Amino acid sequence: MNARVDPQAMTPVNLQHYWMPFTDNRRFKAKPRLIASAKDMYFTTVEGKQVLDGLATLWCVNAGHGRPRIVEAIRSQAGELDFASSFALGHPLPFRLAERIAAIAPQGMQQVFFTNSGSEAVDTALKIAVAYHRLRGQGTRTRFIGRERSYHGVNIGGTSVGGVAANRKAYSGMLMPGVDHLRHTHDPSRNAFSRGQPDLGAELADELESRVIPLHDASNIAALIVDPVAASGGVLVPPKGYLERLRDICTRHGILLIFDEVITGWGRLGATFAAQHFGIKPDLITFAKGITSGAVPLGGVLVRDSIYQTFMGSPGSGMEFFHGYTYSGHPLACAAALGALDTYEEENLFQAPQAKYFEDAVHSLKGLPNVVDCRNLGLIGAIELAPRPGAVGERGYEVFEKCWDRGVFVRPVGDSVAFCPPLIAQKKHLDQMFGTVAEVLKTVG
Ligand code: PXG
Repeated sequence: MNARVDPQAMTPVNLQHYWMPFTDNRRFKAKPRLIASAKDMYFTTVEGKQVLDGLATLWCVNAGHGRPRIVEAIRSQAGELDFASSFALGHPLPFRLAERIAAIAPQGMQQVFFTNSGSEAVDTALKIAVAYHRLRGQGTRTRFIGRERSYHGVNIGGTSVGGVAANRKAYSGMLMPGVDHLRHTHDPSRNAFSRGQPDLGAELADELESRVIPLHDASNIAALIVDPVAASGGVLVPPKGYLERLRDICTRHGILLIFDEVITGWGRLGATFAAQHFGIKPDLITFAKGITSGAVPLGGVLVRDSIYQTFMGSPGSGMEFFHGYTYSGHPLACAAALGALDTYEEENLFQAPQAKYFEDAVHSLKGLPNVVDCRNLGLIGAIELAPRPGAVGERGYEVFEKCWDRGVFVRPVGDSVAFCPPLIAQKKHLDQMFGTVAEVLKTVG
């Protein structure tokens, strides 16, 4: 049995029984990294070490840790109303939260469906798309299009439209039929070391119209799902003009465009949503993570008004959409989200105040050993390292471990190393973060 001492509880932690998600359990349990508490930009480990959170933990703690408005909102809500269902009952909080979200959402997207996670948001959006077309007499529109290297969560729909091979491999036989994937847009041979959106590659959108639509006919295609910046695929920033072309093609062929904004939402790119940053109107937006700054699980789908109205105008009486989760609109999650939105607003965090400093910091790593690309947009970025021959991912993992040992948390994605600090990061935090990464890169062969 592996045991660690948790100084708060003063009892050993038995590592044996928890099957950790998306983790090399054996490697972790041989060398655990356990966090006891967190405040603002820093974790404190069970050993009492301070570690800077350079990834908003898992791309979600956008307001930083332990923020008073969020903590207080959860505390007081737990004492007031622990749970009430939203199935034909209701309570005020999800209505209030939806109204608040609508006020900062893109115009014409004023309807919100709540889930508990990004994966559920994605599968919900796929269902909305198919049910919408059916209601409009276009029931043959059931196919979906995703992209290589995109991540859309782990439910069956999201795994099927997702393009991360490792996440699909074991489940090939149980994935949804009727899904095609566009090429990813990562092309370091043309775009390495781009600051912000790369110049080249808008034409990669054209295969939607030149290859996929002619193959199936648009009348069979429900939606295209795109993560505007493919974060866990390695922080792939879309080339200039690419998303615009996708929007244009979808519009011309009656295909819904879903932006999966689970990571790009809630200020990451300097606007509430990437849709607003890029000035593009998708039909559906999935969100999660930053809506509560990670404090309580919550996700959702923002829906174009005319799509919602199609459901509300459906013939007959009765339920309009046969879908929902027991905890859709959970009071604690809604309270946390309202506290997070207060914090974002009061501190103007959606302006991503340090984005320019962050960009310079990411690109200051150019020229260090093995660095073959630096990329960034808003407050998200990555460097890519040349892989070791025959050991893909090992160099990235070593950088992650050594940074952790030196008090900075960043995330390896294969041989890329991703950066996504809370939006409250100040220059001194970014200096610590990138200073440590630079030092570590000099030691990794
Ligand atoms: N869509 C996107 C774009 C995501 O990034 C999900 C959907 C699913 O959200 P939930 O809440 O169901 O996890 C995500 C989640 C990683 C990593 O390795 C990234 C995510 C989840 C787990 C690991 O970077 N993103």
